[in-house]
Amino acid sequence: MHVPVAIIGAGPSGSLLAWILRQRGIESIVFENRSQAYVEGRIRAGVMEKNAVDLMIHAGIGDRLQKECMYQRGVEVGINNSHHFIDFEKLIGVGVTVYGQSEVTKDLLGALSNAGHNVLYETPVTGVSDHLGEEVTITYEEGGVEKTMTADFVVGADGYHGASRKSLPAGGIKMHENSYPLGWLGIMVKAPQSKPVAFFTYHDRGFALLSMRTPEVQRMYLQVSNDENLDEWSDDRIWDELDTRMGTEGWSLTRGEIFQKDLAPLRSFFCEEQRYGRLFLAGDAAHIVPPTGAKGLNSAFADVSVLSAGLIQHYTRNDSSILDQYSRLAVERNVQTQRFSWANTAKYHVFPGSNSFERRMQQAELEYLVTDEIAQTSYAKQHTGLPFAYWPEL
Ligand code: RFL
Ligand code: PHB
Repeated sequence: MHVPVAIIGAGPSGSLLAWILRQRGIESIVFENRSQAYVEGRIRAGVMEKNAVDLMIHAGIGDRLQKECMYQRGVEVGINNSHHFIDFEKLIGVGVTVYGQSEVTKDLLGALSNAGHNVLYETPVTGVSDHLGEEVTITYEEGGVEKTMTADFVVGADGYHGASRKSLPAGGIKMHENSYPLGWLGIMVKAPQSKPVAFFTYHDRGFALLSMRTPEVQRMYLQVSNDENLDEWSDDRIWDELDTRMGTEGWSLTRGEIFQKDLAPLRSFFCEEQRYGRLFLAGDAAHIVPPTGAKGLNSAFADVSVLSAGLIQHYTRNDSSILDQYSRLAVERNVQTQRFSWANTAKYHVFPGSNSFERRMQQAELEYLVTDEIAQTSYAKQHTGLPFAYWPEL
């Protein structure tokens, strides 16, 4: 069997790409290791840049998002228990949107399923070969049986641990990686909002973040070590630590039922190229950022915007000029996103072993940010996201 485009992974990258190509009648098949319910239930990102929202709308999949999302005009910054609002909307005319990644995947996978799209769940890809040949070969396991298929192009949208990058020959693509001695303990809470916007806090005991999903469901994080034992964190201990890091005179968090706890170790990783022959890498398969900048899902959508534009141009106009620029354009944007996420992580987190000078300088850096309009404008621009180089013609 041969398909024009084989997509590995039905996370946000793979499902959005399949959906967009479908709008222009370009056939694809999607391989997904897990079940649909598992992918839809994975609680991860929450903050979308305006361009990511606009891409969903442009692709005709933004109706529920527009009805249910929460718009935020800026963020609050906490510095050792003093609170400061940075008004992105006033500074640059753009805010950010809260809409859970699980809602994004429900919308996309639901739409693909209603359209009868070929998404093979619980079907892991085990290998990709002939990247540089006339057609690329995908090996996958369906119902315990190994099968193969060929495609004009294969898109590795299979996340950091996926099979696509592993299929590259040694040295095929240059990569950079940095791990941090830091993790985020995340909780999902049934409670009303404690603040109208996300609240990023530096505290000498460590970073904390208050975010949200809906008016009734809040998302909060605490900096912990990257190998923290969650069993040692009772609900009361989590609430007390959040209040110690975030609380201030006359304000504390509105508590509620914690219905999920998770731990995410912080990591930076990226590829210097996002193409190897007929294999394109998109989303977390090509780059991982520590979540401090809320960039993972947004970068994935930026990749998909350019890649879908390129594939549409290739198949409908017999012109590969965008496709041939994909890797360069994607990496140019992603390296800046890496820089912002890395710098933002360094700004807010307390690194083990840091001395009082380093911590005081971090505090001074944030004090500068909350009092200087030019610094705030730059921060607002980076937070709300870089432009997408190309948009798919739909
Ligand atoms: P995904 O979501 O990892 O999806 C990859 C899919 O590929 C499947 N797969 C395979 N399928 C077939 N064969 C194989 N061999 C396969 N191997 C893997 C997997 O099952 C999976 O379904 O990657 P994608 O699509 O590139 O999407 C990326 C985003 O998920 C990720 O960047 C964000 O969640 C990152 N992120 C955030 N991003 C934001 O833009 N804003 C945020 O506010 C934000 N918050 C976060 C985050 C990530 C977090 N964690 C858990 C790392 C908060 C956290 C805590
Ligand atoms: C979230 O709501 O999950 C969230 C918000 C901001 C971040 C990371 C995660 O930087």
